[in-house]
Amino acid sequence: MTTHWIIGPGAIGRLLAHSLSPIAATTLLGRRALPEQQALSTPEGEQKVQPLNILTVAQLTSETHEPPTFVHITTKAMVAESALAGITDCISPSTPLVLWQNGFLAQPRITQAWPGPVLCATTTEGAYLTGDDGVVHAGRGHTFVGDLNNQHGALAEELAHTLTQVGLAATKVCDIRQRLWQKLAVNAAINPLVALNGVRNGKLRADPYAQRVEAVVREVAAVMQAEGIQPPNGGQGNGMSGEQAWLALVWQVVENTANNKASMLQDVEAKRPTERGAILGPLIESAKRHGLAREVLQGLDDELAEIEASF
Ligand code: KPL
Repeated sequence: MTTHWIIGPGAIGRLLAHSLSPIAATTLLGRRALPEQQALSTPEGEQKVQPLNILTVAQLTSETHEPPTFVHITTKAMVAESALAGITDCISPSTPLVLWQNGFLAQPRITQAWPGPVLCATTTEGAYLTGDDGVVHAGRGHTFVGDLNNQHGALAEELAHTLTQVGLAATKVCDIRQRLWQKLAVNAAINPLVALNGVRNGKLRADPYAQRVEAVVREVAAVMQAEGIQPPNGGQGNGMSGEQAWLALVWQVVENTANNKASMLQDVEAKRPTERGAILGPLIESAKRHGLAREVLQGLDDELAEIEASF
């Protein structure tokens, strides 16, 4: 039986724990204690309650455990490295890690620092928490798994197979860096604007926000080109410029998620630090490196920093 440790009992962490528990020895790790009996509401509306093996990091470090086959890190991007540091004394340095973060901050840093294999996952599974003992799997999506240096294809294949087996459809890919940057591009165009203006995604289609979306996408598209990231769905093949293709994708996501409260808006409303460092940070850094315009991205980052400072 494989053993999975999942650090970060947020929505994706708990969804993973519920899904993997029936076939693998699964431990969910967090900073504070949570009830053992955990509820999952499926996209089909079924309610399932099952005991999950949930430990605090303090409990983990005070006991001996079977070595994990995979350690999943499902925390927010800015605490992924400290979450890993909290358990490194309990695992072998050759343990495969799976990073589930948004943006492109934790992934290159941990890939460089960790001696063992580091897989990255990007998912469109929709899930949210309903409290300390419940998670709603709101919509089925797809998960792509790969590693930044394409050195661990067999491991990525094994993980994608396991995830698919437990109902979380997944595919091993050789272009995970492209996919992480593509998601980051869309997140950068939507998340900061809705978080700063307190609106749901669909509002971005109208004045005064639409022009601001276009201004963000202009800077993002130039960074994507400099980073060698193709617009998804072969933008250029449709006769569109890179900028038009990115804008078309952003409007498509805004349409599909019109009623969503984006994750960054949820963070601002809950007075939690946002993932601006993982989403806007790599774009601003890259724009600096390549001598590209970054006024709009920097402006959004500064405004978010100011709001966070007031929490
Ligand atoms: O991924 C998202 C998020 O909320 O973080 C978007 C695409 C903005 C949808 O809400």
